[in-house]
Amino acid sequence: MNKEKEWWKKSVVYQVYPKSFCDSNGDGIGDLNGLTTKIPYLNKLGIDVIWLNPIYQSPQVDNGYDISDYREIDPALGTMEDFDRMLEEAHTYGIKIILDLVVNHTSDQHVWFQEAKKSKDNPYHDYYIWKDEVPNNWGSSFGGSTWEYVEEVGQYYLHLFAKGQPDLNWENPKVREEVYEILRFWLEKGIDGFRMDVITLISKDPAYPDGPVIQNKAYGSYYAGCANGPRVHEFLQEMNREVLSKYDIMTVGEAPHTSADEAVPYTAAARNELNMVFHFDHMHLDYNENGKYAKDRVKLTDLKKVMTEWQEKMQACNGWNSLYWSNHDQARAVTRFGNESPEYRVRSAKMLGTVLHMMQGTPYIFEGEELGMTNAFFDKIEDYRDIEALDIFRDFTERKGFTAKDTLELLRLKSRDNARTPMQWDASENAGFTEGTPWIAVNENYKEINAKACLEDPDSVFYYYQKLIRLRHEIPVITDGVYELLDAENEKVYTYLRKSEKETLMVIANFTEEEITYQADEMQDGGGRLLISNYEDAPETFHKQMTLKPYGAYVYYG
Ligand code: TEU
Ligand code: CA
Repeated sequence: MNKEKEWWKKSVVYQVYPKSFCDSNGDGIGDLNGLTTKIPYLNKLGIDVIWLNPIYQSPQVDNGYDISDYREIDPALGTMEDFDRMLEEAHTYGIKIILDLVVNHTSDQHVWFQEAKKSKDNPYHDYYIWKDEVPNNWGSSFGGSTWEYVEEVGQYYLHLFAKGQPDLNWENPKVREEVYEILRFWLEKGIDGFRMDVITLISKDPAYPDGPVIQNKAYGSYYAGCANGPRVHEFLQEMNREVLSKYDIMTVGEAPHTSADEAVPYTAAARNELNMVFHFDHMHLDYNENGKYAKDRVKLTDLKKVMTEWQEKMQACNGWNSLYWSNHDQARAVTRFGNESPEYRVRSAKMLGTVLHMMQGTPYIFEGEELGMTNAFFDKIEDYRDIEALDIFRDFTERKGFTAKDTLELLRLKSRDNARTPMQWDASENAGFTEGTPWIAVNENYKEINAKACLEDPDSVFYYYQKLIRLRHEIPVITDGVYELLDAENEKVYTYLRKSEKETLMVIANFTEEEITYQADEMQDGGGRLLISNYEDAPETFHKQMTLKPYGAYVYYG
């Protein structure tokens, strides 16, 4: 295999949510064998790496983010043989596989926790975090206190997420050694790296301080006492020294509540921790006093500010960016940041792809984004599956006094289930995802929006993404160039440069449905050639005076 150093800097990652990708045996749940059959499709798109959401044995309280055995495949997804075959098939195509590592917490069904809760002197008791009294006001991510009482031991254990997801005690060196063994197990199988779930939360402030009550929540926030805690960098450096540094892999840490400055020590190459992190700054721009579940749209000037800050700070520290518009926890990109109306859906999906893929960093495509898939728009609570959606519905209607109708509207815009509806393969029943009953409803628009239709249409989002990916592989300035924001105060147009000694790239993107007369002076008339645009009649060379079509995106290269 090609051992190009830092191959992940030139790679595009495709995120597969296994439960929703392709069902091979008609039980309604996507599985590894289904994924294996679709690797040629992903190869055609041209991606380099697949990130798989958790595939390990799990009671599925949080769709696999509650792991009961790190060395077994969840039976709904397949067997270890299926996994090995999938990995081999991917590698045959030169596609790498990275797995989700969820080690801030386990499932409460994990044998460690089953033992831990038996008694205080059980050898596994100290694998988790216990207190005799509830020490603070923290609320868990999926409702209720973060502290849960266990009769047998007369103590409370910590769970930042669901009750079924007890937090591991990283202070215990045995826990860390167990985690490193899990890493080795999968790396020895030949996988190519990890996405590390909420890795910024693993080290807790030993004072367990109260957190501020924000976003009209019932409890205090745990972030002040958990995010980027006192020993997190020590732990990651140890993990790197013991395991990561011994393999040619990529690592991306999920980093909730981490600013660009706080991200520096995780990603700065000289520190030997992680290659890059997923930040949430652009995900928080449309939050309001109730947090994520808000109708507000992102202001382009805010978006530019946040993206620019990360571009500049990661470059300055010799770190690296992860670039994403969406994932399994977020609304669909085109619904949230673009325009999903039939008139502009394809155009705006391509525009968003352009803006992201021309930046410095590793782009992540969430399954279906390459088709311009939209939010699900479920209209009743029974359609939702996600523990977060069900908790929000309860909390907003029962405690906050929202009507069911208003709450459903917020879920329609922001629920994680919007991203989790089945991949739309074709116009046949259930979008070709399953021959059974899908575990979550298929988006009604699958007859118009599906992979088969995209593959038959040369103007589809699919082929546009294929070209964006190819450009990253071919044009060095997309990887190396210095990023420079232009026209920061413009509320409608996002313009930036990427510059290296020999090459310049200018990216101009209209975020509105208006036609805009635009003036840019950073290139000479006729000085750059058109690299890509979502309008066929875009001028072939750069002109200082331009007419930007609705959601028009234009990249000039000179
Ligand atoms: O998400 C972590 C995280 O920060 C979540 O609170 C996220 O912000 C929220 O879902 C957005 O509404 C990770 C996983 O990506 C998520 O799927 C898991 O539920 C969570 O960790 C617990 O493992
Ligand atoms: Ca299945």
